[in-house]
Amino acid sequence: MKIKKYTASTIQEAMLKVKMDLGKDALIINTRNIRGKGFFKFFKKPTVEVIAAVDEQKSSSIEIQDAANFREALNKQSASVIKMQNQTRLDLLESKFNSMEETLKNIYTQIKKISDESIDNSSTSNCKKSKKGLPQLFYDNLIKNEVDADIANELISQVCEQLGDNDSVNDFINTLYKKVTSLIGKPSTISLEHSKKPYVVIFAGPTGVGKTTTIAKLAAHYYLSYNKKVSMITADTYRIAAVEQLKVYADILGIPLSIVRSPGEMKEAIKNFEDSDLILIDTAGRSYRDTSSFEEIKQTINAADADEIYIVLSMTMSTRNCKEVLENYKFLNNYKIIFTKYDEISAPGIILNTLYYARKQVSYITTGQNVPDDIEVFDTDKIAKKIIGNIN
Ligand SMILES: Nc1nc2c(ncn2[C@@H]2O[C@H](COP(=O)(O)OP(=O)(O)O)[C@@H](O)[C@H]2O)c(=O)[nH]1
Ligand SMILES: [Mg+2]
Repeated sequence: MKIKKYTASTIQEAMLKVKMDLGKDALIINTRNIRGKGFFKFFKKPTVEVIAAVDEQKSSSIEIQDAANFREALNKQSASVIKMQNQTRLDLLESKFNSMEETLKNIYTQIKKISDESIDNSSTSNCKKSKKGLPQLFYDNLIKNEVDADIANELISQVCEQLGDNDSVNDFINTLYKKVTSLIGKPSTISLEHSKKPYVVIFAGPTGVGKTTTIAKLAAHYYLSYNKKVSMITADTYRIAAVEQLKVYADILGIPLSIVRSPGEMKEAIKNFEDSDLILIDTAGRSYRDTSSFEEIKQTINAADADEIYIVLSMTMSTRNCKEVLENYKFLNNYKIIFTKYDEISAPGIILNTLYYARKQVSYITTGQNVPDDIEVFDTDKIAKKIIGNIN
């Protein structure tokens, strides 16, 4: 038991001190008023004295109980804080997981798109999937160079079929190059490897393609460069200017020219030049649509019984037009093709289209109006590279 004494000016003040010090369970043992002693006791304020006691055990058990309650409250509080923290962490993880899922979905969509495109590209050009884009690029180049779509498709498909999965861009280009060069073939020019004299060569083709000019170029070339005895015959008597044109070249070169007015005169004219090494014969460019005139050209060609026949085609013609012309020369067993006016075109696809259709040998290519310089032996390598084009 704990006993203590408190003094205050009033009983209420004393009781407050007791409770604050000993708690609400304190027992009041005694209270009394105290008066001072002597003369001054009348001037002093009265004082109250309270004696109070408290059971110490009960008091400490109350404190213990309070502490336990406090700890419990504290635990409860910290548990709820931990719970809150855990919840926050879970929320955070969930949002991270959601955003990862979103990212994965995006990646998946992109990969699928790329692989779908690759399948699309490969199927259009009939190529293996790994060749994505490359066949299309070269197909586009061929088309840009005016190669017929059917031929371009066939070439690209053949290249794709031939190549394995691991082949490179270079392999693709080389294979395509080989296909194009083999389609064009090696050029074949007027033969000098023969003992026949005179060697007769005849030129045919539509009006204005450059037959007469080409003959003048070749005459100059074989006369000046190969020192051959060259003669010329013209069967184009429909236009006076045509005869005059060749006569001018003949005079400049100093070589003989004979004019043939009907197929019957051809044999005689050739016979007259029997001491020549080479006879070059010009024909009229009559329209094949004019059947009777064309018949006369046929007879002229047959009458010449030439050792070599050349069909002259201008590259400014359309592929369709070239095909039509060649269709009309089907009566010939064999002929070679001369392409003129290369200087006037930007896309050489017509060469491939025509040769693909005709399956005949190519020979010369002319590159301008200048006689005798603007003519070359056809350069298969150069033209094939031009037809294939570059990839940028
Ligand atoms: N730009 C160009 N013009 C040419 C070429 N070859 C011929 N020509 C021109 O084409 C026109 C017709 O030529 P020509 O020889 O009379 O044709 P032909 O009717 O077939 O005999 C002429 O103006 C020639 O100068 C060539 O390679 N390039
Ligand atoms: Mg002519």
